[in-house]
Amino acid sequence: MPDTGRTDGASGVDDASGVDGTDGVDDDMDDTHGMNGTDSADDLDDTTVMYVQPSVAGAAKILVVGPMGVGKTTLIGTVSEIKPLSTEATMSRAGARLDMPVRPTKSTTTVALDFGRITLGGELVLYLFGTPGQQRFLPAWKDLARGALGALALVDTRDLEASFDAIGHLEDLDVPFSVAVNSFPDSVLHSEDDLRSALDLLPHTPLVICDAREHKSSVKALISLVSHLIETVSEAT
Ligand SMILES: Nc1nc2c(ncn2[C@@H]2O[C@H](COP(=O)(O)OP(=O)(O)OP(=O)(O)O)[C@@H](O)[C@H]2O)c(=O)[nH]1
Ligand SMILES: [Mg+2]
Repeated sequence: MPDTGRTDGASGVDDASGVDGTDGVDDDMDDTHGMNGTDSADDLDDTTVMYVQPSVAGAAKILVVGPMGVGKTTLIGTVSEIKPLSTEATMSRAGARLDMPVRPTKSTTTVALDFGRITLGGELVLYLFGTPGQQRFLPAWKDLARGALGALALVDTRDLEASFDAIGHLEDLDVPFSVAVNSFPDSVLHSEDDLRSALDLLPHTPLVICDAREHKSSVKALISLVSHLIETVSEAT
């Protein structure tokens, strides 16, 4: 594991895929099924139109970032209550010289953005913008990040270094973020201290484990981000 030198005293990675393992999360927010009982976008057909509920009091633009193949498109597709927009394209030979997917079997990649929407607790709408994972598209983030309240940075522990650019870019753009480790079957388990140290995270940056294919787990990861954003705003005022 790469060691970036910073250590801190954080303890115990929250497991966002568990029944309730995310500390400091308002369980009331974890109500995303109120509109039609749909658990995932898979259940939505092309004709489904789902309007923002009248109870909604606020909205936030949230980025979902991370390296190629980390699960950004999957997570947005899993949680979105509207049919997600995705811009998948088959990877070409020309791109293969530039882009390095974690899994050589992955045949498509996001070339512009993913877009989805989720309502938390009936009151807060998150508009989710997934960035392309290829390093060469990092400069395009500047536009995508405009107006974003925060970001969920997905990390794959099988290649932590691949996440450094995405996290560094969020810091450069001054976008508050939380980190979600998307676990894969062959992911190696690391302690939270090791992960924080390797990713050079500040002590207050949330770090959770999730499975981007699971609705509840992915929602919990987003809630950990929202809780963090609320805390950050309250501390600043
Ligand atoms: N086992 C496992 N597979 C996953 C998980 N998340 C995503 N996948 C699979 O990994 C592949 C890549 O996921 P994507 O969601 O396309 O990754 P991405 O971050 O959008 O990738 P780019 O758009 O290329 O940057 C897909 O085939 C998913 O089904 C996970 O949590 N566990
Ligand atoms: Mg994608």
